[in-house]
Amino acid sequence: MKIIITYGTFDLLHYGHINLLRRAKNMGDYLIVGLSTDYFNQEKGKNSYFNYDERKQLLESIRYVDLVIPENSWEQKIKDLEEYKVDIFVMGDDWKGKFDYLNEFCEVRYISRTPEISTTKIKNELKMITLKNNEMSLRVE
Ligand code: C2G
Repeated sequence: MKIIITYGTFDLLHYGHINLLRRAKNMGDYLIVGLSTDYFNQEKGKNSYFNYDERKQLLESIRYVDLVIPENSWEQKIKDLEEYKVDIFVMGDDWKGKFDYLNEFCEVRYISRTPEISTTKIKNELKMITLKNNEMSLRVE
């Protein structure tokens, strides 16, 4: 059985994440997702809308995902690769080159991101909609 692993925050789950997870699963038979904990998100400088348990519940409902484990640190990957006997480590190509050191333990693949969507873009566009709605309601009053 070919084991695949990937890591991330997966906040405000969107089709860019799903594209990655589907392609990762199609590389093998079993997909593990190392999901960044709320604590680790702080280390990454990310403030997710959904907390860890909510993001975990969403990921576990995706047909491509077989197991979700907590990602607590940058350093845990080697232990994870050995513990789960991982064959392929895969990330979006925004991380290209950053995890080449894992080549010693398994195949490392970077695949293209879905360019037009991101959690940051969703948050910013929602902020704009809210601002516009507030302006409209002020004009009406
Ligand atoms: N992704 C993608 N297309 C997008 C957005 C994200 O393919 N439009 C991919 C990213 O490249 C990453 C995964 O989806 O491989 C998860 O993205 P994030 O939740 O933003 O993960 P990140 O904060 O990059 O954390 O140790 C690794 C880190 O935990 C990765």
